Amino acid sequence: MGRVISTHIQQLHQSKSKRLAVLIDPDKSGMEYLHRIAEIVNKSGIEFIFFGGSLLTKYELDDHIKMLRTLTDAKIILFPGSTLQVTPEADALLFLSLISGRNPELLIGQHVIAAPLIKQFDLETLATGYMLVDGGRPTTASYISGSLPLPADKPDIAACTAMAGEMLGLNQIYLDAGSGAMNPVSPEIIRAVRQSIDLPIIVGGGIKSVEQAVNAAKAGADIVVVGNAAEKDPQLLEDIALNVHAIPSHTQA
Ligand code: 1GP
Repeated sequence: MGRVISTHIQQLHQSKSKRLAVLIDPDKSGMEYLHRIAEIVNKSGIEFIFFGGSLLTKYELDDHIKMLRTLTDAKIILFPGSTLQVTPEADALLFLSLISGRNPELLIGQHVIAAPLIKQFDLETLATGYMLVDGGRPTTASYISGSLPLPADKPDIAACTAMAGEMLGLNQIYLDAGSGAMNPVSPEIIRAVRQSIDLPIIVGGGIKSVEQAVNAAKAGADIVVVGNAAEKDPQLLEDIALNVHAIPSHTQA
């Protein structure tokens, strides 16, 4: 099992180089959307496409990934809502442990079920401490995971949770307000986590503007994820990528 992508993300973190990742929800993406997104991904130097969602109402995952491969060299990283979304077609998989929750199935249960297949597929796994943070209203992620998100105004709990994740040997932390969140994860929470751990941090959920994306990156996110806003306005991706990729290291937390 290679470590190409996790090594690259680690290098980005060490060099304080910020990246935008686009999240494609396989349930919402038709072929036309994939073409449009790939065009923007190529034009704006987006390196990562996250692929997955909380629900899958039709199985087109493999076809969509194969199509994307013909359109772009960006790395396709599975962001699986369940073990049904594990496929050998991708470059890597976020192996998510929901450390903000107390649902054993999402801390270790589903991992045991998926592990032999992932090994057979020889899919790179990115061991990720996944932390849902309250984004102002319940999201599909909080409902489906049956877990309480971290309170948005408790940076100390977020910091301690991330520290525990680092001590457990996880390779990165994903702070997520959930897809379509009303409020993104606040810079205060991101900063508190950044100051507590030395791991790459991914931040997403409810980011709808250049300013919110730049603030997340300046507060300490290494990779900022945008999904919903790109579906509504694909052009916004290019503007966000341009600004996030240009953040100089001395302006960051
Ligand atoms: C959700 O972090 C991702 O898990 C992205 O969220 O769709 O709200 O951008 P959005």
